[in-house]
Amino acid sequence: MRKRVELPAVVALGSNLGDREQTLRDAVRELAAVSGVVVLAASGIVETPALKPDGIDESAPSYLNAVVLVRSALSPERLLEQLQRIEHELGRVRAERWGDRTIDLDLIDFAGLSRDTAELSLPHPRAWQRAFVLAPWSQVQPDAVLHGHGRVADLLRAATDPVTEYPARPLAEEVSA
Ligand code: A4P
Ligand code: MG
Repeated sequence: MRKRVELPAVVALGSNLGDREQTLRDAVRELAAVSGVVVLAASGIVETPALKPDGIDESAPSYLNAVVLVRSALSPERLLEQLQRIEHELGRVRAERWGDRTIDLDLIDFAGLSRDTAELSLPHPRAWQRAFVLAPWSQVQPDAVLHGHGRVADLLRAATDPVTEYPARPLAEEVSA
């Protein structure tokens, strides 16, 4: 029998249009349903103001963000394909860069691997300075390290974007349901 190699990966979820919480829930359920992907843990949900290329835009709808830890038998490229398929199924329309969206699924880290192609940068090049990624990540994995940048808890202390806890049922409930 061929042994399947499963590697740990970190996926960040964001939504600022439509029923944001339900969309995050649907995304976690869809991710757990992918063959070759096991969802190990999900963070709590945080609410965060929209970050645009020019800075925080208080006039844009705010985001709900969360982070999910997975083990993947898929390569980083195939996992990204699955994330994009789920985005598409959940009604993501790509218009402007960093534009409002029903769902954004970013691959933040994949087993500490580095990638720098047009389709995939690893680790995610902007995660290190974004509290909306670092706060839920350090919550679900307090000793996490972002490859090439250091401890997530330390990076979070240096990040300046505001993050507020968003009370909701645990996202992990979607995995066994
Ligand atoms: N891509 C390359 N590397 C990756 C990766 N590690 N994970 C490519 C995911 N995608 C990756 O992404 C554009 C291209 O990036 C894809 O074709 C993929 O091949 P996209 O999802 O189509 O567009 P985007 O998300 O608008 O662009 P970008 O530059 O990835 O945006 P970011 O950096 O993900 O930022 N504010 C708050 N509060 N919360 C948020 O979640 N998210 C963004 C998006 C902006 N502001 C936000 C939030
Ligand atoms: Mg994205």
